[in-house]
Amino acid sequence: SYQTIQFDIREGVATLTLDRPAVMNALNRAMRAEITQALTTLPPEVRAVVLTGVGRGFCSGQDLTDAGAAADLEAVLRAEYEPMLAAITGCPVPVIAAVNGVAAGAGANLALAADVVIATESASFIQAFTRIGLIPDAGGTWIVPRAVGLARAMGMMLFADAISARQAADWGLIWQALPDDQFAAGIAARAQALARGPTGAFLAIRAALAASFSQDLPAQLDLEARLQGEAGRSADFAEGVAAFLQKRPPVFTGR
Ligand code: T3D
Repeated sequence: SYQTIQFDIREGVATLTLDRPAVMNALNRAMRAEITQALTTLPPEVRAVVLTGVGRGFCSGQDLTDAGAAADLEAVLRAEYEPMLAAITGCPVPVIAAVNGVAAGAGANLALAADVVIATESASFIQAFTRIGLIPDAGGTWIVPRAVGLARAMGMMLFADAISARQAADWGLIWQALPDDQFAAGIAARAQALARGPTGAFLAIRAALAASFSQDLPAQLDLEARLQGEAGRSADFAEGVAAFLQKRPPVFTGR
């Protein structure tokens, strides 16, 4: 079992809860390792992952008590952050970040690495790095400009303002901001929808959207054809069509 996270599986949904509430779930070495471990050893019954935090914060980024000025940040990023991010962006099932409170520094970019980000309205996103003399890492300089454009990315990163969940949703940085009293039920419903969905199609969508940023339209059409070919051979496609014709809800198995 884990020291810095909680990990539980229910009805096909694995919930990974960052659990160092006294420091707003700051990422230390143990937590990075445990997140990576949990996401790279998912049992086959898991069809969706929810990433969230204990207490009033989602994640405050790098644990600043654990990073002396002498620390070799490049080495830490390469050895610990990159595998953790790869475990999210390459997770074999879709990942929802359920941002229950402030997400700062690498904690913001950890959330933004998920496939879908849903925040509670009292949450906020802070590219806090320049406050301590650093640059955004954990994929932030890749995902943020793609989501919100250069002007907003620059403003967020140079000024380190707290961006409210609602602002983040209006800008397209995240999928949705939910009223606090609807957050838990909203997350559960979305997680169930993903866990009962066509997993292969979800992963192919992730791959196609990621590729769209670095290739031209002919190459993208080629990729779509290839991925759709695979989807067309899946049991879930056969089931989806059969269910439609029989006027009943589909029962997808993720195969
Ligand atoms: O390896 C490397 O170093 C490279 C990687 C770098 C990646 C990074 O993430 S760098 C950016 C690191 N994160 C930050 O700079 C954010 C620091 N935290 C904050 O700005 C604020 O705490 C928050 C905006 C997140 C929350 O503010 P607030 O006012 O709601 O809460 P608070 O009172 O500041 O925090 C509560 C406690 O958590 C407090 O401890 P205390 O006083 O009750 O004993 C605070 O010190 C602690 N805490 C918050 N963030 C961190 C932290 N302790 C260690 N590390 C943290 N990042």
